[in-house]
Amino acid sequence: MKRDLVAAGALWLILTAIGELLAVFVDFYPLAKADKGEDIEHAFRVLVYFAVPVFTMVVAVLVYSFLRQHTTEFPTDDGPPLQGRGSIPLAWFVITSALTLAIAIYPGLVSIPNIFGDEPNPDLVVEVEGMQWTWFVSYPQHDVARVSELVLPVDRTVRFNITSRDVLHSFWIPGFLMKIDAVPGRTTTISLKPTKTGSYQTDPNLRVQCAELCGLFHSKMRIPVSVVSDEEFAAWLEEQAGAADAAPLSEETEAADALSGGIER
Ligand SMILES: [Cu+2]
Repeated sequence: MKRDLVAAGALWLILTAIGELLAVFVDFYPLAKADKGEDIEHAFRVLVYFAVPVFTMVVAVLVYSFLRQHTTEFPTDDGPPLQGRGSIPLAWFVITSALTLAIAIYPGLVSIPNIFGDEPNPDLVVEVEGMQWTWFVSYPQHDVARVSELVLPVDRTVRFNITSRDVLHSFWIPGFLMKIDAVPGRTTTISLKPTKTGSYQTDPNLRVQCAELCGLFHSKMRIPVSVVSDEEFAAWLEEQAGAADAAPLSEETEAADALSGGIER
């Protein structure tokens, strides 16, 4: 029994060392293109570091038991019952409870208020309305209403006021690692600052995507996102204002345009 414990423990330590090295040095983590997303990115790393020893313990015990104890005969009865509390289950309980508590504090209690904290004086307010199956974006400070693309200036704080016209949707920008529900009859808000320029054309993660199953074309409910310089943003706003003056649209044609335009489905 003691020999088995030492051998399985050694296998666990070796697998944990390999796993932690991979977790630290292999760059498979999502990269956030907005400030608040960096908290998510960091939380992702911490959770992977914590998960590695838990995962490798299960694998070590499984592999070791298989190699040492397997038999070609089909077992006809159960093994001897395990009795008593023992120091190993107690240690397991203490360690996993401590890990859970640590995660609840960080990233849990520390990061969540930061991620969902409001920005009292945002540089830009953006209103977003979801409907089956597209998004309408308005810029109330700039008289730009109901466009089907999201254009943001880089390094400026933005507050999104989000709602839904019909059913539950979820406003998700994968490139920002941020997501929040769009609820009919209610406004949810999220504030963030895009930190890198880019657009959907070169980075498919820069899109507003619905992340709440909302009907037949749920997976197609997406519009492109561009993060641009201040000058490009000003030029874009001007262009939108000009387009609205030239051709005022009824709500219906606007919705139809949005469905057929934006990103090809
Ligand atoms: Cu939806």
